[in-house]
Amino acid sequence: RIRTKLRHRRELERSISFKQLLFKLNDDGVELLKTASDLDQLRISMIVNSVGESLDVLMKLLKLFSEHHIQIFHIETRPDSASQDELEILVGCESKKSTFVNLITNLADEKSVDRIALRKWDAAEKIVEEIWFPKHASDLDNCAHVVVKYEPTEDPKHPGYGDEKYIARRAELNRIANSYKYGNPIPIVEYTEEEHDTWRQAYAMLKQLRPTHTCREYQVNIQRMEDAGVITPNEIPSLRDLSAYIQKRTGFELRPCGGLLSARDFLASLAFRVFQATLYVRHHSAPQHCPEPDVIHEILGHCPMFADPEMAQLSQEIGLLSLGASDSEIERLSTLYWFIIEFGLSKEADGTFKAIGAGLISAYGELQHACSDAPSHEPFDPEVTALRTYEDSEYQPVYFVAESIQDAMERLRKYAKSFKRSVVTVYNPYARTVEQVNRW
Ligand code: HBI
Ligand code: FE
Repeated sequence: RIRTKLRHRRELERSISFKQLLFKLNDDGVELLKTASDLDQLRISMIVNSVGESLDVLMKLLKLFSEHHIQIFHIETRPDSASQDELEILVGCESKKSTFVNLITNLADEKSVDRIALRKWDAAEKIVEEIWFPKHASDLDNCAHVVVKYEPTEDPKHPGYGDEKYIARRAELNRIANSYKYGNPIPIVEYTEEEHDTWRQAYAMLKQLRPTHTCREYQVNIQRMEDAGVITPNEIPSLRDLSAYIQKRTGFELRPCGGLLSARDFLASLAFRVFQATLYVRHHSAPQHCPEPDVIHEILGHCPMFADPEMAQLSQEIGLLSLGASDSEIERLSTLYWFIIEFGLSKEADGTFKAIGAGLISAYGELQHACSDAPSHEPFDPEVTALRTYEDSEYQPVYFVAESIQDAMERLRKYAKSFKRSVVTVYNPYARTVEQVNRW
């Protein structure tokens, strides 16, 4: 009888604790503990929110984990999601169900523990180490890392491959670009007659396709730039004049760069409404195409689009999302950038496809291919588009079609909500800074 009584008392104690436990545990945690088998090694994430001294709670936690022989493989403290002044503790740990039940029963007795969230371990729950990003437009001096890819020194398919004179000229212009610092005037490049000739040919070919293959925004803006004399058919325009023109329209400005930049650096500059543009010109043997971004692509493809207020906004928002993003987020954002800002199409009222993307607008062959019935066309949907692989040395296997630039932006904003961030970055155009606003 005594034994039975004792057992009763223990059960009573346990059931009280278990009630407290349920009170503190989120639904996921209750579900996890109910359904798991005790044979399973559970890998779980436990977020503990405390009232008062979180350091005390952390010490108690560590002691309990140690006493229960629970393996911890990740631990971090961070701002409490409900209150900015408190810290919460995320523990990634592994053990058997019964061990966790015991641990949590003990924890539930802790007055300083406010609530516990328990879930299956998901690496995405942790906040990865802080990643440096530019906080002011001048910090972009540190965001000009070139990726060596598709260069005439590297790539046998580059039309300038093996042409020593061309390679030396390209290197000279890249040296000029790489010595640029924030606040300097954009250098005035004296282009050679051969380079101007390459421009003339590319310009004339693309002009033919302009009315039939490019979107309304492009047509309106390039026409205005031609009327203002900042884009001319006969010679390579001055990037300094172009930058001043675009700045008046949308605040976007150009800054010279020495080749294909890392996606992180390139996207970061967009957050400050800065477009990093190359200075060198494609090889004269192939005026219709260049495997790397050259000044013709920048001027004929991008500049008129950066002069469009909606495109400028869309580009900057992709840039802001990239600041401090994880590598996999950068991958997704650069894929979105690729499929909308470089190779995007819009569908006009008459059902025809028109190019929005600069990579299309500045490539005579691919522009015609993309707008034809030959490739497949899918609606631009960031959830889907961000996960596709893109082709950067051949034509794209698929093109994404937006209803409009505005529509692409609204979809992007919706998608952006799935990015987990402890801080959001807000641009301050007066100071040219990004400010971090704590979300928790
Ligand atoms: N670098 N200079 C330069 N120009 C681009 O258009 C460019 C780049 N780096 C990466 C990039 N574009 C995109 O493909 C995305 O990865 C952002
Ligand atoms: Fe580009």
